[in-house]
Amino acid sequence: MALLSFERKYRVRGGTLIGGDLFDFWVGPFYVGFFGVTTILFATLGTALIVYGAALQHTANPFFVTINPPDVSYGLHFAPIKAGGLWQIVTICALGAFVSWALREVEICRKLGIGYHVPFAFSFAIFAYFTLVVIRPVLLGAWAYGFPYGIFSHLDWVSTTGYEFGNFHYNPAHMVAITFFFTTCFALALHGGLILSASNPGKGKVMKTGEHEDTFFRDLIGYSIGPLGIHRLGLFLALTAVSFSALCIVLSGPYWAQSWDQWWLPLWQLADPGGSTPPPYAGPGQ
Ligand code: UQ2
Repeated sequence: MALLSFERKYRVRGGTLIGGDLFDFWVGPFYVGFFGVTTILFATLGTALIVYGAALQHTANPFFVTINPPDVSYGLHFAPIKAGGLWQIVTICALGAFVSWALREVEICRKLGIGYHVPFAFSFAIFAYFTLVVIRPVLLGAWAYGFPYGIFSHLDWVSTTGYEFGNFHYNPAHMVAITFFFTTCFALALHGGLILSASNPGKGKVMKTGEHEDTFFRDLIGYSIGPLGIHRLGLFLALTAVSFSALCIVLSGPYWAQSWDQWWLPLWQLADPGGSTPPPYAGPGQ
């Protein structure tokens, strides 16, 4: 079925979560809906506030512009606009826009009669952001613990927060998250490579089939996960990577306030009872 005739079939009213037929229409190729309107409102207000925050600063260089959270002294209260209040409202706008976008995805899924896999997956990304700027700051008792919205400033935050816990790479949840991120890249490289190898064999040559794809991996490792399985695996790997990332940062501070290498102390003691912990690796040639 041609794309346009297919679209005519699904571009009908219904499936909305809220507001009935009010905003149940398209603008060009884009579905609007109640949540399209709320996305636009939150995103526009948030962006305008970031521009206002930038205008208050000493530089217009986008690398240095930053919207900072309030000082620790404000705890979990609202702060004045120019002392972190801007960050608080931008955070509300960001969450409003992200959740609106996810719900707009849900409405489009309902119209099409497809599963909610995409908004479900996107909700993990929203949850990771929510963990960073709401859950962890609330557990620590101050909005100050949220990360600043700026290109270089958020890098400084990651660096400072990492060093606050000694060597952050000793965080076991961080280890698991990184392993899942690498495995996600591995799976996507295998999948992308395999699909292109069969479907894009070169000018003048005949395209191969899914049987060829299965057979390649059966010949190679005696196992093919299959065309549905590889996508289940990909979604699983990506969602676990994000979940363990959220876990590794929410543990740091609220549930583990020491250097992360100290978490492994029982392991050192098991290997060397009564001994001292091994000195940290100091660099090449040390
Ligand atoms: C596969 C298959 C695909 C694929 C890929 C595989 C026909 C088109 C990539 C091979 C993947 C395997 C064996 C799993 C690897 C496991 C990890 C943890 C990376 O069999 O079916 O479909 O794209």
